[in-house]
Amino acid sequence: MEAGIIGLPYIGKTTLFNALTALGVTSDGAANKPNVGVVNVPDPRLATLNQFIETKKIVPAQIQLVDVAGLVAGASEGKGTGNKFLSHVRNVDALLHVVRCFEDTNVPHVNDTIDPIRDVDEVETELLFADLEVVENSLKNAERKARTGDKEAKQRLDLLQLCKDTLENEKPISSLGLNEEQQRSLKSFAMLTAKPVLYVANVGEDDVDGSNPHVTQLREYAEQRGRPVVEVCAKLEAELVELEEDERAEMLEGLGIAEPALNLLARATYKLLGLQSYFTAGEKEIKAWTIPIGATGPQAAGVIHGDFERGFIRVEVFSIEDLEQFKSEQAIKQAGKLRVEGKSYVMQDGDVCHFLFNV
Ligand SMILES: Nc1nc2c(ncn2[C@@H]2O[C@H](COP(=O)(O)OP(=O)(O)O)[C@@H](O)[C@H]2O)c(=O)[nH]1
Ligand SMILES: [Mg+2]
Repeated sequence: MEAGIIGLPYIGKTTLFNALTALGVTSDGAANKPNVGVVNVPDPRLATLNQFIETKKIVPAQIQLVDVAGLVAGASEGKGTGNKFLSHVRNVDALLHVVRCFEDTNVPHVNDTIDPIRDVDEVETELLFADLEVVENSLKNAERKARTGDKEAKQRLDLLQLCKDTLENEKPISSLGLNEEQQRSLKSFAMLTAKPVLYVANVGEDDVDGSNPHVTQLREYAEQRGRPVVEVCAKLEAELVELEEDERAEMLEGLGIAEPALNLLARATYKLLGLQSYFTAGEKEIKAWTIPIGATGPQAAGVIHGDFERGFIRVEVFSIEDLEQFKSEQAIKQAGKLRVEGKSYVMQDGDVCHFLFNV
């Protein structure tokens, strides 16, 4: 899975990137070269599995993060560093839109004052313009193809026209509620405003108790638009990122931060994208796999390998609770709790699986 970090300049995007990846980059996500890093998705269930199943290695799920330059009003007309760098986040699954909620006179603000809603609107307007540019550049070609009478080409043209109208009315493409087929048809255009968005409220070091009025404002605004908000203090977390996980969590708690930003953001991103995890666990490795909620057994197997999906026969499943209760897979089986599920099985979050397949 991939997530793009966007927002105005000087709001803590790169600081957040460092807080999450521990890469300590100093380059400010320059226009032609984004910062890219991979983070492990924290999941305590992996350690629980390892309490009962010995293994050589533990492999968490991962999220690739892309940190780009800041957008400013007029970026589509070349202001600031322009908007070409948005190409680096055109193929991500979700956008983490960082919003400055911290006050610090030593850090300049492109609009002088702290005003999360104004900032969000400014960035989102630029995303609309960037998509509009894509649509306008694609229309001629789409019109030519539609004239050949090809049905799919005609549908795609209609869809592009609909996108154009929507964007011109200052609405994101996500507001259209496109069905799966329509989404597929638009996929190659990689529209930014079609992507799920999570707002990251970046608060100051002395302001982590959840009472920051800018965050309250942002939360209200986000709620009206059905978008989640995660509150973090990027600067504090970036300073503590060198510490061991346990020590860091302890330090953060002492500072009034109940959970590290990575945990909060990973969980919120999974929820935003409708994702869940299942596990494979054996002596070679214990591994987390990411699948959409509602995925069937064969679809889950397909995440490991396409052949597993095609040749799927059945899946043996147990839950982590079963493992905690019976202490070993053998004991689960003896207790008659090892389930055998077929092609139509709908996966449950946290299933531990052995797939049987035929290639
Ligand atoms: N006081 C304070 N400064 C912050 C915070 N987050 C980021 N900064 C500072 O803001 C400046 C710009 O941060 P940076 O991450 O480079 O912003 P970007 O342009 O959005 O990537 C840096 O000097 C950071 O140390 C914060 O929570 N509090
Ligand atoms: Mg930056």
